[in-house]
Amino acid sequence: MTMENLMLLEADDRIDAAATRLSMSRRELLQFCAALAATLGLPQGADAAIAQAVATKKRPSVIWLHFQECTGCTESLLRAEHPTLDKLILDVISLDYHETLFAAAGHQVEAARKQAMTEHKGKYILVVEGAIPTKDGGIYCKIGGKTAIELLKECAADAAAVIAIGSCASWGGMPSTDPNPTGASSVAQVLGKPVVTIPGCPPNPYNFLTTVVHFLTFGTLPAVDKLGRPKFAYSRLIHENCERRAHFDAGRFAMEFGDDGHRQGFCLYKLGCKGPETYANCSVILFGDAGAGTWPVGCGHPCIGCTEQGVGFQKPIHSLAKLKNLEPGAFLPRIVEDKGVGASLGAAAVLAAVVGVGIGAGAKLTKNLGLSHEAEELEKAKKSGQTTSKSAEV
Ligand code: FSX
Ligand code: SF4
Ligand code: F3S
Repeated sequence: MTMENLMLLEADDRIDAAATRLSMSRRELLQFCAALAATLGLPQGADAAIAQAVATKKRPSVIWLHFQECTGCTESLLRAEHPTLDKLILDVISLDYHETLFAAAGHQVEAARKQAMTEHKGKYILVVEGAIPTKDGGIYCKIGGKTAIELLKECAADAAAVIAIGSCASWGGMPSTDPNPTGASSVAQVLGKPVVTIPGCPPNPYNFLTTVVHFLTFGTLPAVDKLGRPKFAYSRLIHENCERRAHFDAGRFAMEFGDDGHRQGFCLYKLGCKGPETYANCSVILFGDAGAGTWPVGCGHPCIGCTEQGVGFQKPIHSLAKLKNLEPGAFLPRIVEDKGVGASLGAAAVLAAVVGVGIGAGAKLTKNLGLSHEAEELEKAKKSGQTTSKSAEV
């Protein structure tokens, strides 16, 4: 954390007010903003700018559309616990239309959508969850008498930015699986122009939050790759930062679910792990703030490539992944990585190195994002040279 910049906020009561609003301590809020700046790879001073924006800026109006999907994007966003991600997201945006979360229905919500579009014309963010069926004139998904195609085009016309959340909206996802009977298409295909995409089934809510906070702070969306994916989250293969990577390099593989190698946390490549051809930051930031190991490979399941077009829901789950990058990762985990301690030290180091900040912020983020209390104790005990009975078990 760049203390000199955050010190400038010392006398700013608005930071305290925001922290109270979010049920966080002032310190937690500032640490979280520093971690977001680190994730984005922003230079010194950005942490203070983000904290000020979160505390003081007018929340952008968000219109959130649902089409062909399972609502997992929304569900995962609401299931985070620490540091109360759902609160933070709902605090930094003004969610003016969301079919799942609205208590009202029918004409009332349609009126709310139209009102938000008129009041915030040219300024609102349009978030689209789900693919758009395009076959047979789009009749397979209709809301309020309009097809998904019509609704998307109508809402996108006056939006300041369009974000496709989840793999369905980003590239078709599950609904577009062969033979794609409804002609499920991505937001970009229907609009005929690139949009920001946050793929994943479901996507990681932190990637959405970080994207929105960038917009809130700087008035622009973060840098994206040619598929519209924010580079801060999708520029590295999962395989590069995986806690099991040392096992891959050493040729230690689980060959069957439940075999000895699987129990020992060996690499899941031979069970079909698609980490070597999937770009995402799952291994670094984890999921759901539910504690340790909370990402597919961390739980012992091969990555199915849910973020990656042409891999997720396309390649058979057990087929071997294409090795896109044979270079060893810059930071490798320990040969024997303790299972159940959340993000590995390797992952923390990678995060810090990727974003060009000190390891402190990177480690802090991984700590915030999933290191369970028990695991924290384990780390502490290890530092002081003790071994707990729990550590003997893992
Ligand atoms: Fe579901 Fe979202 Fe998957 Fe799709 O996430 S979790 S089917 S990406 O659009 O609701
Ligand atoms: Fe991790 Fe999968 Fe790569 Fe093995 S193949 S190191 S489990 S990402
Ligand atoms: Fe999806 Fe693989 Fe991440 S299955 S959640 S891209 S580890």
